[in-house]
Amino acid sequence: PAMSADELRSGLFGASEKAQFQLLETLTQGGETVWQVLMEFLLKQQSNPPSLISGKVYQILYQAHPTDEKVGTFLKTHFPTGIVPLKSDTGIDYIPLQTLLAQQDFLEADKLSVQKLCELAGSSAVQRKWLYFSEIERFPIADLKTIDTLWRIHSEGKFGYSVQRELWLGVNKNWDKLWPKIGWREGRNWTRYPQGFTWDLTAPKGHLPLSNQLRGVRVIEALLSHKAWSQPQ
Ligand code: UYC
Repeated sequence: PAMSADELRSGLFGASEKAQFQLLETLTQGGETVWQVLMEFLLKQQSNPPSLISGKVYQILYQAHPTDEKVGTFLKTHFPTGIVPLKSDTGIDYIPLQTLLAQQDFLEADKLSVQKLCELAGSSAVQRKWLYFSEIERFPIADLKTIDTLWRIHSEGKFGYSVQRELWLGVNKNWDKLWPKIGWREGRNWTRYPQGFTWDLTAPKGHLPLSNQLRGVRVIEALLSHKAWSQPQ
């Protein structure tokens, strides 16, 4: 049976994050009333740091916006660059990454993230198209956090470097235990790029973004050890 606007409203505004997520999962059909409540919710959250639940609500509205003019206008007016503040210490524009993630185009978002990391490292890394581990320590915290927050918020908390870091710490930094956990290796076989990877939210937690291991673990180790992740928010 369809949920009334009031049921949705009280469920969304009052509940625990888990209950909020469960509620949003039941919204198989949108429609004016549902979107109205979701827009209300997103506006009320606007002054807070982005949460996973706001990310999910944003994604539902983003998916609705091509078919609903009101939703389209709402997003353009109040969230023209999404719900994650796109902070950068280096003047990098993260709107293209935000757009790909809002579209749930995780393959292109993954490629663009590598490119952004290369831009953070400087022009020689941009030309080389891959990173030296020694370049990573100097990455600004603001930029790394922006990239990571974009991934987390647009994936219900599934993807992002900080998510990978938590899983890595959870296996005592044992790479051989991490790879199968995040779907990068099964038994003796490395997952093949790009078709072996899962480019949607059915992927295991920590599956994206990718770091190529062709030149060893030092790059991902530097990335997951960065001071951005051990600093208070
Ligand atoms: N690839 O296997 N990967 C590439 C991954 C390895 C290899 C790109 C991730 C193992 C080669 C990305 C895994 C390996 C190329 C990833 C993985 C290997 C390539 C495109 C699981 C062989 C072409 C961007 C750990 C046993 C390289 C890039 C070239 C590409 C990601 C081979 C994103 C997460 C050890 C030969 N692999 N990669 O970096 O120069 O080129 O053309 O990790």
